[in-house]
Amino acid sequence: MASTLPAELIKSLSDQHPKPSDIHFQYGTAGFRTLGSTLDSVMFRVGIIAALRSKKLDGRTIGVMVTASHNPEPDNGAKLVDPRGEMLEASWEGHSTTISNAPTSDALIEALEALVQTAKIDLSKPANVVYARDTRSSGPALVSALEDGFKALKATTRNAGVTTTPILHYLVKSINTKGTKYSYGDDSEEGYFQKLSTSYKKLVAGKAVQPPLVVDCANGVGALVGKQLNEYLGDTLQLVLANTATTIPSALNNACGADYVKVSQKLPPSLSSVLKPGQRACSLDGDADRLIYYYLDDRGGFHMLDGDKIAALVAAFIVELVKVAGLEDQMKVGVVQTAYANGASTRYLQERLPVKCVPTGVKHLHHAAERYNVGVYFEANGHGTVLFSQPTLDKLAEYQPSTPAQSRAVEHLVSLTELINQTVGDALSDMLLVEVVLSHKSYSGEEWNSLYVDLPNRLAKVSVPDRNAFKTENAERRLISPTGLQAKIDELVNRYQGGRSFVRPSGTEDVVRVYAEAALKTQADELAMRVAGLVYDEAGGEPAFRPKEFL
Ligand code: NG1
Ligand code: ZN
Repeated sequence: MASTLPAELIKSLSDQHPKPSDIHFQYGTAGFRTLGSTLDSVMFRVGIIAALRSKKLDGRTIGVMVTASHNPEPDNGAKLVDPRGEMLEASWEGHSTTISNAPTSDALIEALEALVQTAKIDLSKPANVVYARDTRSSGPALVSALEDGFKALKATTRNAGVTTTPILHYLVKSINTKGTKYSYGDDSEEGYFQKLSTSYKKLVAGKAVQPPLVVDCANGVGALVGKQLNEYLGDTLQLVLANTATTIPSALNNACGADYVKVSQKLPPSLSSVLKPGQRACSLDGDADRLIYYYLDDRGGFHMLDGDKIAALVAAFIVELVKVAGLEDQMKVGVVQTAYANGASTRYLQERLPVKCVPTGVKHLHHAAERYNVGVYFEANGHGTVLFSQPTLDKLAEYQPSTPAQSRAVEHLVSLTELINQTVGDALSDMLLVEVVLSHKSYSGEEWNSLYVDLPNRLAKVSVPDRNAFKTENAERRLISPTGLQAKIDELVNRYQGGRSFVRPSGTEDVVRVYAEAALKTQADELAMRVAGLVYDEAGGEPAFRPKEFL
Protein backbone atom coordinates (compact mmCIF):
# COMPACT_ATOMS: atom_id res chain seq x y z
CA MET A 1 0.00 0.00 0.00
CA ALA A 2 1.41 3.29 -1.13
CA SER A 3 0.41 5.79 1.54
CA THR A 4 0.67 5.97 5.30
CA LEU A 5 -1.43 7.90 7.80
CA PRO A 6 -0.51 11.61 8.09
CA ALA A 7 0.50 11.10 11.73
CA GLU A 8 1.82 14.64 12.34
CA LEU A 9 -1.34 16.28 11.02
CA ILE A 10 -3.59 13.89 12.96
CA LYS A 11 -1.64 14.51 16.14
CA SER A 12 -1.70 18.29 15.92
CA LEU A 13 -5.45 18.32 15.26
CA SER A 14 -6.16 15.61 17.82
CA ASP A 15 -4.38 17.64 20.51
CA GLN A 16 -7.13 20.24 20.03
CA HIS A 17 -9.78 17.58 20.75
CA PRO A 18 -8.54 15.68 23.82
CA LYS A 19 -10.51 12.71 25.10
CA PRO A 20 -12.04 13.22 28.56
CA SER A 21 -10.24 10.67 30.75
CA ASP A 22 -13.25 9.66 32.81
CA ILE A 23 -15.65 8.68 30.02
CA HIS A 24 -15.95 5.40 28.12
CA PHE A 25 -17.72 5.91 24.80
CA GLN A 26 -19.67 3.25 22.94
CA TYR A 27 -20.92 3.04 19.36
CA GLY A 28 -24.34 1.55 20.16
CA THR A 29 -27.51 0.81 18.18
CA ALA A 30 -27.89 4.48 17.30
CA GLY A 31 -24.19 5.35 16.98
CA PHE A 32 -22.53 7.43 19.67
CA ARG A 33 -25.12 9.12 21.85
CA THR A 34 -24.64 10.94 25.14
CA LEU A 35 -24.38 14.47 26.58
CA GLY A 36 -23.38 16.81 23.75
CA SER A 37 -20.88 18.62 25.97
CA THR A 38 -18.75 15.44 26.24
CA LEU A 39 -18.60 14.59 22.55
CA ASP A 40 -15.90 16.87 21.10
CA SER A 41 -13.18 14.20 20.86
CA VAL A 42 -15.66 11.61 19.63
CA MET A 43 -16.76 13.88 16.76
CA PHE A 44 -13.18 14.54 15.69
CA ARG A 45 -12.54 10.80 15.62
CA VAL A 46 -15.82 10.05 13.81
CA GLY A 47 -14.55 12.37 11.06
CA ILE A 48 -11.42 10.23 10.74
CA ILE A 49 -13.37 6.95 10.88
CA ALA A 50 -15.79 8.11 8.16
CA ALA A 51 -12.86 9.00 5.91
CA LEU A 52 -11.19 5.62 6.53
CA ARG A 53 -14.46 3.79 5.89
CA SER A 54 -14.76 5.61 2.56
CA LYS A 55 -11.17 4.68 1.63
CA LYS A 56 -11.92 1.09 2.56
CA LEU A 57 -14.89 1.16 0.16
CA ASP A 58 -12.90 2.55 -2.73
CA GLY A 59 -13.89 6.18 -2.16
CA ARG A 60 -17.64 5.58 -2.06
CA THR A 61 -19.41 8.33 -0.11
CA ILE A 62 -20.06 7.73 3.60
CA GLY A 63 -22.59 9.75 5.61
CA VAL A 64 -22.31 11.21 9.10
CA MET A 65 -25.42 12.44 10.92
CA VAL A 66 -25.01 14.55 14.05
CA THR A 67 -28.16 14.07 16.12
CA ALA A 68 -29.56 12.58 19.30
CA SER A 69 -32.97 11.99 17.72
CA HIS A 70 -35.79 11.85 20.30
CA ASN A 71 -33.46 12.30 23.29
CA PRO A 72 -33.37 15.56 25.30
CA GLU A 73 -31.76 18.70 23.84
CA PRO A 74 -28.51 18.54 25.88
CA ASP A 75 -27.78 15.12 24.33
CA ASN A 76 -26.16 14.73 20.96
CA GLY A 77 -24.57 11.98 18.93
CA ALA A 78 -23.17 10.78 15.63
CA LYS A 79 -24.17 7.98 13.34
CA LEU A 80 -22.28 6.72 10.30
CA VAL A 81 -24.17 5.80 7.14
CA ASP A 82 -22.83 3.20 4.68
CA PRO A 83 -22.90 3.77 0.89
CA ARG A 84 -26.32 2.30 0.14
CA GLY A 85 -27.83 4.55 2.80
CA GLU A 86 -27.92 1.80 5.38
CA MET A 87 -26.43 1.53 8.88
CA LEU A 88 -22.69 1.14 9.38
CA GLU A 89 -21.46 -2.45 8.98
CA ALA A 90 -21.42 -4.19 12.38
CA SER A 91 -17.65 -4.88 12.56
CA TRP A 92 -16.96 -1.15 12.26
CA GLU A 93 -19.13 -0.43 15.30
CA GLY A 94 -16.44 -2.16 17.35
CA HIS A 95 -13.63 -0.32 15.54
CA SER A 96 -15.43 2.97 16.21
CA THR A 97 -15.74 2.20 19.92
CA THR A 98 -12.04 1.29 20.18
CA ILE A 99 -10.89 4.43 18.37
CA SER A 100 -13.16 6.73 20.37
CA ASN A 101 -11.62 5.44 23.61
CA ALA A 102 -7.91 5.81 22.78
CA PRO A 103 -6.74 7.91 25.76
CA THR A 104 -4.18 10.17 24.02
CA SER A 105 -3.30 11.47 20.54
CA ASP A 106 -0.45 8.95 20.30
CA ALA A 107 -2.74 6.11 21.35
CA LEU A 108 -5.23 7.31 18.76
CA ILE A 109 -2.65 7.11 15.97
CA GLU A 110 -1.68 3.62 17.14
CA ALA A 111 -5.34 2.53 17.12
CA LEU A 112 -5.84 4.00 13.65
CA GLU A 113 -2.74 2.21 12.36
CA ALA A 114 -4.08 -1.05 13.79
CA LEU A 115 -7.42 -0.48 12.03
CA VAL A 116 -5.68 0.26 8.71
CA GLN A 117 -3.83 -3.07 9.09
CA THR A 118 -6.72 -5.28 10.22
CA ALA A 119 -9.29 -3.83 7.82
CA LYS A 120 -6.68 -3.75 5.01
CA ILE A 121 -7.38 -0.14 4.09
CA ASP A 122 -5.57 1.24 1.06
CA LEU A 123 -4.77 4.79 2.16
CA SER A 124 -4.04 5.92 -1.37
CA LYS A 125 -7.77 5.67 -2.16
CA PRO A 126 -9.91 8.84 -2.01
CA ALA A 127 -12.20 9.63 0.94
CA ASN A 128 -15.65 11.14 0.37
CA VAL A 129 -18.06 12.09 3.12
CA VAL A 130 -21.42 13.91 3.30
CA TYR A 131 -22.60 15.16 6.68
CA ALA A 132 -25.50 16.96 8.34
CA ARG A 133 -26.84 17.87 11.76
CA ASP A 134 -30.17 18.44 13.48
CA THR A 135 -31.17 21.70 15.25
CA ARG A 136 -29.47 21.02 18.62
CA SER A 137 -27.53 23.98 20.03
CA SER A 138 -24.42 21.81 20.54
CA GLY A 139 -24.49 20.94 16.81
CA PRO A 140 -22.32 23.69 15.25
CA ALA A 141 -19.35 23.13 17.61
CA LEU A 142 -19.56 19.36 17.21
CA VAL A 143 -19.70 19.68 13.42
CA SER A 144 -16.57 21.78 13.52
CA ALA A 145 -14.79 19.02 15.50
CA LEU A 146 -16.04 16.53 12.90
CA GLU A 147 -14.60 18.74 10.14
CA ASP A 148 -11.21 18.70 11.85
CA GLY A 149 -11.39 14.89 11.63
CA PHE A 150 -12.05 15.13 7.87
CA LYS A 151 -9.11 17.55 7.53
CA ALA A 152 -6.82 15.14 9.36
CA LEU A 153 -7.40 12.58 6.57
CA LYS A 154 -7.74 15.16 3.78
CA ALA A 155 -11.20 13.87 2.91
CA THR A 156 -13.38 15.48 0.25
CA THR A 157 -16.55 16.56 2.01
CA ARG A 158 -20.01 17.94 1.42
CA ASN A 159 -21.91 19.75 4.16
CA ALA A 160 -25.65 19.01 3.85
CA GLY A 161 -26.37 21.56 6.61
CA VAL A 162 -29.29 21.24 9.00
CA THR A 163 -31.55 18.47 7.81
CA THR A 164 -33.32 15.27 8.83
CA THR A 165 -31.61 11.91 9.34
CA PRO A 166 -33.62 10.30 6.51
CA ILE A 167 -32.65 13.07 4.06
CA LEU A 168 -28.98 12.44 4.89
CA HIS A 169 -29.50 8.73 4.18
CA TYR A 170 -31.26 9.65 0.93
CA LEU A 171 -28.33 11.85 -0.08
CA VAL A 172 -25.78 9.12 0.63
CA LYS A 173 -27.60 6.61 -1.56
CA SER A 174 -28.30 9.16 -4.31
CA ILE A 175 -24.66 10.26 -4.46
CA ASN A 176 -23.44 6.66 -4.65
CA THR A 177 -25.90 5.61 -7.35
CA LYS A 178 -25.62 8.79 -9.44
CA GLY A 179 -25.36 8.15 -13.17
CA THR A 180 -26.01 4.39 -12.81
CA LYS A 181 -29.08 2.43 -13.84
CA TYR A 182 -29.94 2.16 -10.15
CA SER A 183 -29.97 5.94 -9.60
CA TYR A 184 -31.91 6.53 -6.38
CA GLY A 185 -32.74 10.17 -7.08
CA ASP A 186 -31.18 13.59 -7.59
CA ASP A 187 -28.60 14.09 -4.83
CA SER A 188 -30.12 17.24 -3.36
CA GLU A 189 -32.83 18.19 -0.87
CA GLU A 190 -34.82 19.44 -3.83
CA GLY A 191 -34.47 16.03 -5.47
CA TYR A 192 -35.86 14.45 -2.30
CA PHE A 193 -38.87 16.77 -2.15
CA GLN A 194 -39.54 16.32 -5.86
CA LYS A 195 -39.39 12.54 -5.59
CA LEU A 196 -41.75 12.41 -2.60
CA SER A 197 -44.24 15.01 -3.79
CA THR A 198 -44.41 13.76 -7.38
CA SER A 199 -45.11 10.17 -6.34
CA TYR A 200 -47.63 11.34 -3.71
CA LYS A 201 -49.50 13.36 -6.33
CA LYS A 202 -49.60 10.36 -8.68
CA LEU A 203 -50.92 8.11 -5.94
CA VAL A 204 -53.77 10.40 -4.87
CA ALA A 205 -54.72 11.63 -8.34
CA GLY A 206 -58.48 11.47 -8.77
CA LYS A 207 -59.09 10.98 -5.02
CA ALA A 208 -60.75 13.53 -2.75
CA VAL A 209 -58.13 15.80 -1.11
CA GLN A 210 -57.45 14.68 2.45
CA PRO A 211 -58.50 17.16 5.17
CA PRO A 212 -55.61 19.17 6.71
CA LEU A 213 -53.19 17.12 8.81
CA VAL A 214 -51.72 18.52 12.04
CA VAL A 215 -47.99 17.74 12.28
CA ASP A 216 -46.19 18.05 15.63
CA CYS A 217 -42.58 18.75 14.60
CA ALA A 218 -41.14 18.19 18.11
CA ASN A 219 -39.62 21.71 17.82
CA GLY A 220 -36.90 20.10 15.72
CA VAL A 221 -35.60 19.91 12.19
CA GLY A 222 -38.88 18.38 10.96
CA ALA A 223 -40.31 21.92 11.23
CA LEU A 224 -37.87 23.28 8.66
CA VAL A 225 -38.24 20.35 6.30
CA GLY A 226 -42.02 20.08 6.81
CA LYS A 227 -42.36 23.71 5.70
CA GLN A 228 -40.59 22.97 2.44
CA LEU A 229 -42.53 19.76 1.86
CA ASN A 230 -45.77 21.72 2.33
CA GLU A 231 -44.79 23.96 -0.57
CA TYR A 232 -44.02 21.01 -2.85
CA LEU A 233 -47.34 19.35 -1.96
CA GLY A 234 -49.28 22.51 -2.84
CA ASP A 235 -53.01 21.92 -2.58
CA THR A 236 -52.76 18.12 -2.68
CA LEU A 237 -52.29 17.96 1.10
CA GLN A 238 -52.18 20.70 3.70
CA LEU A 239 -49.80 20.16 6.62
CA VAL A 240 -50.64 22.27 9.67
CA LEU A 241 -47.23 22.49 11.32
CA ALA A 242 -47.17 22.73 15.13
CA ASN A 243 -44.26 22.79 17.62
CA THR A 244 -41.92 24.55 15.23
CA ALA A 245 -39.79 26.48 17.79
CA THR A 246 -36.40 25.31 16.53
CA THR A 247 -34.49 28.20 18.09
CA ILE A 248 -35.67 27.68 21.67
CA PRO A 249 -33.26 24.96 22.87
CA SER A 250 -35.29 23.71 25.82
CA ALA A 251 -38.28 23.09 23.53
CA LEU A 252 -36.84 20.18 21.51
CA ASN A 253 -38.71 16.91 22.21
CA ASN A 254 -40.07 18.55 25.36
CA ALA A 255 -43.67 17.46 26.07
CA CYS A 256 -44.07 16.85 22.35
CA GLY A 257 -42.74 14.65 19.58
CA ALA A 258 -43.18 10.97 18.70
CA ASP A 259 -41.40 9.56 21.76
CA TYR A 260 -43.42 11.70 24.18
CA VAL A 261 -46.68 10.57 22.59
CA LYS A 262 -45.70 6.90 22.39
CA VAL A 263 -44.33 6.57 25.92
CA SER A 264 -46.86 8.75 27.76
CA GLN A 265 -49.73 7.67 25.47
CA LYS A 266 -50.96 11.26 25.59
CA LEU A 267 -51.67 14.19 23.33
CA PRO A 268 -48.87 16.81 23.47
CA PRO A 269 -50.43 19.53 25.70
CA SER A 270 -49.49 22.15 23.09
CA LEU A 271 -51.96 20.55 20.66
CA SER A 272 -54.97 20.55 22.94
CA SER A 273 -56.19 23.88 21.55
CA VAL A 274 -55.22 23.01 17.95
CA LEU A 275 -56.65 19.55 17.33
CA LYS A 276 -60.35 19.18 16.59
CA PRO A 277 -62.27 15.95 17.34
CA GLY A 278 -61.84 13.48 14.49
CA GLN A 279 -58.96 15.42 12.91
CA ARG A 280 -55.82 13.40 12.13
CA ALA A 281 -52.54 14.45 13.68
CA CYS A 282 -49.05 13.01 13.83
CA SER A 283 -45.83 13.60 15.76
CA LEU A 284 -42.28 13.43 14.40
CA ASP A 285 -39.22 13.04 16.61
CA GLY A 286 -36.20 15.38 16.84
CA ASP A 287 -34.55 14.15 13.60
CA ALA A 288 -37.78 13.20 11.81
CA ASP A 289 -37.26 9.47 11.44
CA ARG A 290 -40.12 8.40 13.72
CA LEU A 291 -43.84 8.92 13.21
CA ILE A 292 -46.84 8.39 15.50
CA TYR A 293 -50.42 9.24 14.45
CA TYR A 294 -53.40 9.97 16.70
CA TYR A 295 -56.82 11.61 16.90
CA LEU A 296 -59.33 12.71 19.50
CA ASP A 297 -62.81 11.20 19.51
CA ASP A 298 -66.00 13.22 19.98
CA ARG A 299 -65.68 13.00 23.75
CA GLY A 300 -62.07 14.22 23.67
CA GLY A 301 -60.66 10.69 24.20
CA PHE A 302 -57.12 10.24 22.85
CA HIS A 303 -56.40 7.38 20.41
CA MET A 304 -52.87 6.57 19.32
CA LEU A 305 -51.91 4.94 16.01
CA ASP A 306 -48.33 3.80 16.51
CA GLY A 307 -45.73 2.02 14.36
CA ASP A 308 -47.62 -1.26 14.68
CA LYS A 309 -50.84 0.31 13.39
CA ILE A 310 -48.87 1.92 10.53
CA ALA A 311 -47.36 -1.49 9.64
CA ALA A 312 -50.82 -3.12 9.66
CA LEU A 313 -52.32 -0.38 7.48
CA VAL A 314 -49.48 -0.32 4.98
CA ALA A 315 -48.87 -4.08 4.75
CA ALA A 316 -52.56 -4.81 4.09
CA PHE A 317 -52.64 -2.13 1.39
CA ILE A 318 -49.56 -3.48 -0.39
CA VAL A 319 -50.83 -7.07 -0.21
CA GLU A 320 -54.07 -5.89 -1.81
CA LEU A 321 -52.28 -4.04 -4.63
CA VAL A 322 -50.02 -7.03 -5.31
CA LYS A 323 -53.11 -9.24 -5.55
CA VAL A 324 -54.99 -6.89 -7.89
CA ALA A 325 -51.85 -6.59 -10.02
CA GLY A 326 -51.84 -10.38 -10.43
CA LEU A 327 -48.40 -10.66 -8.86
CA GLU A 328 -49.40 -12.63 -5.77
CA ASP A 329 -47.31 -15.69 -6.62
CA GLN A 330 -44.19 -13.76 -7.48
CA MET A 331 -44.15 -11.02 -4.85
CA LYS A 332 -44.14 -12.23 -1.27
CA VAL A 333 -44.86 -9.51 1.28
CA GLY A 334 -43.61 -10.01 4.85
CA VAL A 335 -43.51 -7.98 8.06
CA VAL A 336 -40.71 -7.56 10.61
CA GLN A 337 -41.37 -6.45 14.20
CA THR A 338 -39.59 -6.40 17.55
CA ALA A 339 -40.73 -7.67 20.94
CA TYR A 340 -42.19 -4.19 21.60
CA ALA A 341 -44.87 -4.78 18.96
CA ASN A 342 -48.29 -4.90 20.53
CA GLY A 343 -49.46 -8.52 20.82
CA ALA A 344 -52.73 -7.63 19.08
CA SER A 345 -50.83 -6.28 16.06
CA THR A 346 -48.76 -9.44 15.78
CA ARG A 347 -51.91 -11.55 15.87
CA TYR A 348 -53.62 -9.37 13.24
CA LEU A 349 -50.62 -9.51 10.91
CA GLN A 350 -49.88 -13.21 11.39
CA GLU A 351 -53.39 -14.03 10.16
CA ARG A 352 -52.57 -12.31 6.88
CA LEU A 353 -48.86 -12.69 6.06
CA PRO A 354 -45.49 -13.92 7.37
CA VAL A 355 -44.23 -12.02 10.44
CA LYS A 356 -40.75 -12.18 11.94
CA CYS A 357 -39.60 -10.90 15.34
CA VAL A 358 -36.01 -9.59 15.64
CA PRO A 359 -33.96 -7.81 18.34
CA THR A 360 -34.41 -4.04 18.79
CA GLY A 361 -32.39 -1.81 16.48
CA VAL A 362 -33.02 -0.74 12.93
CA LYS A 363 -30.18 -2.80 11.49
CA HIS A 364 -31.84 -6.04 12.64
CA LEU A 365 -35.21 -5.04 11.21
CA HIS A 366 -33.70 -3.79 7.97
CA HIS A 367 -31.70 -6.94 7.35
CA ALA A 368 -34.65 -9.22 8.11
CA ALA A 369 -36.91 -7.18 5.80
CA GLU A 370 -34.39 -7.55 2.98
CA ARG A 371 -35.17 -11.27 2.92
CA TYR A 372 -38.70 -10.70 1.59
CA ASN A 373 -39.62 -9.49 -1.92
CA VAL A 374 -41.43 -6.67 -0.15
CA GLY A 375 -40.44 -6.29 3.50
CA VAL A 376 -42.49 -4.02 5.78
CA TYR A 377 -40.69 -3.20 9.02
CA PHE A 378 -41.81 -0.95 11.83
CA GLU A 379 -40.85 -0.52 15.44
CA ALA A 380 -43.79 0.23 17.72
CA ASN A 381 -42.17 3.62 18.36
CA GLY A 382 -42.90 4.66 14.77
CA HIS A 383 -39.56 4.01 13.09
CA GLY A 384 -39.89 1.96 9.94
CA THR A 385 -40.14 1.66 6.20
CA VAL A 386 -40.88 -0.76 3.36
CA LEU A 387 -38.13 -2.40 1.30
CA PHE A 388 -38.64 -3.58 -2.27
CA SER A 389 -35.88 -5.96 -3.35
CA GLN A 390 -34.03 -5.21 -6.57
CA PRO A 391 -35.55 -8.24 -8.40
CA THR A 392 -38.98 -6.99 -7.27
CA LEU A 393 -38.27 -3.51 -8.67
CA ASP A 394 -37.08 -5.10 -11.93
CA LYS A 395 -40.19 -7.27 -12.09
CA LEU A 396 -42.46 -4.24 -11.62
CA ALA A 397 -40.64 -2.40 -14.39
CA GLU A 398 -40.94 -5.28 -16.87
CA TYR A 399 -44.41 -6.55 -15.99
CA GLN A 400 -47.05 -6.52 -18.75
CA PRO A 401 -50.47 -6.16 -17.09
CA SER A 402 -53.41 -7.67 -18.93
CA THR A 403 -56.29 -5.56 -17.57
CA PRO A 404 -56.74 -1.85 -16.75
CA ALA A 405 -57.17 -2.78 -13.06
CA GLN A 406 -53.86 -4.68 -13.08
CA SER A 407 -52.19 -1.82 -14.86
CA ARG A 408 -53.41 0.73 -12.26
CA ALA A 409 -52.26 -1.49 -9.39
CA VAL A 410 -48.79 -1.85 -10.92
CA GLU A 411 -48.56 1.92 -11.44
CA HIS A 412 -49.48 2.43 -7.79
CA LEU A 413 -46.86 -0.09 -6.66
CA VAL A 414 -44.20 1.65 -8.74
CA SER A 415 -45.20 5.03 -7.28
CA LEU A 416 -45.02 3.55 -3.78
CA THR A 417 -41.42 2.45 -4.42
CA GLU A 418 -40.67 6.11 -5.13
CA LEU A 419 -42.69 7.60 -2.29
CA ILE A 420 -41.14 5.35 0.33
CA ASN A 421 -37.64 6.24 1.53
CA GLN A 422 -36.18 2.76 1.45
CA THR A 423 -32.85 3.69 3.04
CA VAL A 424 -34.24 4.11 6.56
CA GLY A 425 -37.44 5.00 8.45
CA ASP A 426 -38.52 8.48 7.37
CA ALA A 427 -41.32 10.26 9.22
CA LEU A 428 -42.28 12.53 6.31
CA SER A 429 -42.20 9.80 3.68
CA ASP A 430 -44.12 7.45 6.00
CA MET A 431 -46.63 10.22 6.72
CA LEU A 432 -47.35 10.60 2.99
CA LEU A 433 -47.59 6.82 2.70
CA VAL A 434 -50.21 6.71 5.47
CA GLU A 435 -52.12 9.56 3.83
CA VAL A 436 -52.14 7.66 0.52
CA VAL A 437 -53.60 4.54 2.14
CA LEU A 438 -56.19 6.52 4.15
CA SER A 439 -57.20 8.30 0.99
CA HIS A 440 -57.48 5.08 -1.08
CA LYS A 441 -59.44 3.28 1.63
CA SER A 442 -61.47 6.39 2.60
CA TYR A 443 -60.54 5.61 6.20
CA SER A 444 -60.92 8.07 9.06
CA GLY A 445 -58.51 7.74 11.98
CA GLU A 446 -61.22 5.84 13.80
CA GLU A 447 -61.67 3.32 10.99
CA TRP A 448 -57.93 2.79 10.75
CA ASN A 449 -57.75 2.33 14.50
CA SER A 450 -60.41 -0.37 14.39
CA LEU A 451 -58.24 -2.75 12.30
CA TYR A 452 -57.46 -4.32 15.67
CA VAL A 453 -57.70 -3.26 19.32
CA ASP A 454 -54.37 -2.64 21.05
CA LEU A 455 -53.67 -4.61 24.19
CA PRO A 456 -53.10 -2.18 27.09
CA ASN A 457 -49.34 -1.86 27.63
CA ARG A 458 -46.73 0.02 29.61
CA LEU A 459 -43.11 0.81 28.87
CA ALA A 460 -40.94 1.55 31.91
CA LYS A 461 -37.26 2.09 32.57
CA VAL A 462 -35.09 1.37 35.57
CA SER A 463 -31.69 2.91 36.28
CA VAL A 464 -29.29 0.20 37.43
CA PRO A 465 -25.59 0.31 38.31
CA ASP A 466 -24.66 -1.98 35.40
CA ARG A 467 -27.11 -2.58 32.58
CA ASN A 468 -24.61 -4.96 30.90
CA ALA A 469 -25.46 -7.49 33.64
CA PHE A 470 -28.75 -7.99 31.75
CA LYS A 471 -28.44 -10.42 28.84
CA THR A 472 -31.23 -11.72 26.60
CA GLU A 473 -32.11 -14.42 24.08
CA ASN A 474 -34.95 -15.24 21.67
CA ALA A 475 -35.09 -11.78 20.03
CA GLU A 476 -34.74 -10.18 23.48
CA ARG A 477 -37.93 -11.78 24.78
CA ARG A 478 -36.20 -13.71 27.56
CA LEU A 479 -33.41 -12.93 30.04
CA ILE A 480 -30.53 -15.37 30.43
CA SER A 481 -28.75 -13.21 32.98
CA PRO A 482 -29.00 -12.35 35.88
CA THR A 483 -29.69 -16.03 36.57
CA GLY A 484 -33.13 -16.80 37.94
CA LEU A 485 -34.70 -13.44 37.14
CA GLN A 486 -36.60 -14.72 34.08
CA ALA A 487 -38.27 -17.43 36.18
CA LYS A 488 -39.49 -14.75 38.60
CA ILE A 489 -40.82 -12.67 35.70
CA ASP A 490 -42.59 -15.74 34.25
CA GLU A 491 -44.18 -16.44 37.60
CA LEU A 492 -45.52 -12.86 37.78
CA VAL A 493 -46.70 -12.80 34.16
CA ASN A 494 -48.73 -15.99 34.71
CA ARG A 495 -50.83 -14.18 37.29
CA TYR A 496 -52.14 -11.65 34.72
CA GLN A 497 -54.76 -12.35 32.10
CA GLY A 498 -53.23 -11.83 28.64
CA GLY A 499 -49.97 -10.99 30.42
CA ARG A 500 -46.66 -10.57 28.59
CA SER A 501 -43.56 -8.84 29.85
CA PHE A 502 -39.87 -8.69 28.99
CA VAL A 503 -36.74 -6.92 30.20
CA ARG A 504 -33.72 -5.81 28.16
CA PRO A 505 -30.84 -3.37 28.51
CA SER A 506 -31.27 -0.23 26.41
CA GLY A 507 -28.76 0.25 23.61
CA THR A 508 -29.04 4.03 23.71
CA GLU A 509 -29.53 5.00 27.36
CA ASP A 510 -27.97 3.83 30.59
CA VAL A 511 -31.14 2.04 31.70
CA VAL A 512 -32.90 -1.31 31.62
CA ARG A 513 -36.27 -1.24 29.83
CA VAL A 514 -39.34 -3.10 31.04
CA TYR A 515 -42.34 -3.77 28.80
CA ALA A 516 -45.63 -5.21 29.95
CA GLU A 517 -48.95 -6.00 28.34
CA ALA A 518 -52.19 -7.30 29.88
CA ALA A 519 -55.90 -7.49 29.19
CA LEU A 520 -56.64 -4.40 31.31
CA LYS A 521 -54.76 -1.12 31.55
CA THR A 522 -54.47 -1.20 35.32
CA GLN A 523 -53.02 -4.72 35.06
CA ALA A 524 -50.48 -3.74 32.39
CA ASP A 525 -49.34 -0.85 34.64
CA GLU A 526 -49.19 -3.09 37.69
CA LEU A 527 -47.29 -5.83 35.89
CA ALA A 528 -44.75 -3.30 34.54
CA MET A 529 -44.31 -1.86 38.02
CA ARG A 530 -43.80 -5.28 39.58
CA VAL A 531 -41.34 -6.46 36.96
CA ALA A 532 -39.47 -3.16 37.34
CA GLY A 533 -39.41 -3.86 41.07
CA LEU A 534 -37.84 -7.27 40.40
CA VAL A 535 -35.19 -5.65 38.22
CA TYR A 536 -34.48 -3.08 40.88
CA ASP A 537 -34.17 -5.72 43.62
CA GLU A 538 -31.95 -7.90 41.45
CA ALA A 539 -29.63 -5.06 40.44
CA GLY A 540 -29.08 -4.37 44.12
CA GLY A 541 -29.07 -0.65 43.53
CA GLU A 542 -28.89 2.14 46.02
CA PRO A 543 -32.09 4.13 46.62
CA ALA A 544 -30.87 6.42 43.83
CA PHE A 545 -31.57 3.58 41.44
CA ARG A 546 -35.18 3.21 42.51
CA PRO A 547 -37.47 2.72 39.53
CA LYS A 548 -39.12 6.12 39.59
CA GLU A 549 -40.09 6.52 36.01
CA PHE A 550 -42.33 3.62 35.28
CA LEU A 551 -45.71 5.06 36.02
P1 NG1 B 1 -33.10 1.26 23.12
O1 NG1 B 1 -32.63 2.43 23.94
O2 NG1 B 1 -32.04 0.23 22.81
O3 NG1 B 1 -34.36 0.69 23.67
C1 NG1 B 1 -34.35 2.88 21.39
C2 NG1 B 1 -35.63 2.29 20.87
C3 NG1 B 1 -35.31 1.43 19.66
C4 NG1 B 1 -34.54 2.22 18.59
C5 NG1 B 1 -33.36 2.93 19.22
C6 NG1 B 1 -32.64 3.84 18.26
C7 NG1 B 1 -37.61 1.57 22.14
C8 NG1 B 1 -38.15 0.73 23.21
N1 NG1 B 1 -36.29 1.48 21.89
O4 NG1 B 1 -33.48 1.82 21.67
O5 NG1 B 1 -36.47 0.90 19.14
O6 NG1 B 1 -35.39 3.11 17.92
O7 NG1 B 1 -33.75 3.68 20.38
O8 NG1 B 1 -33.12 5.14 18.23
O9 NG1 B 1 -38.37 2.32 21.50
ZN1 ZN C 1 -35.04 9.74 15.45
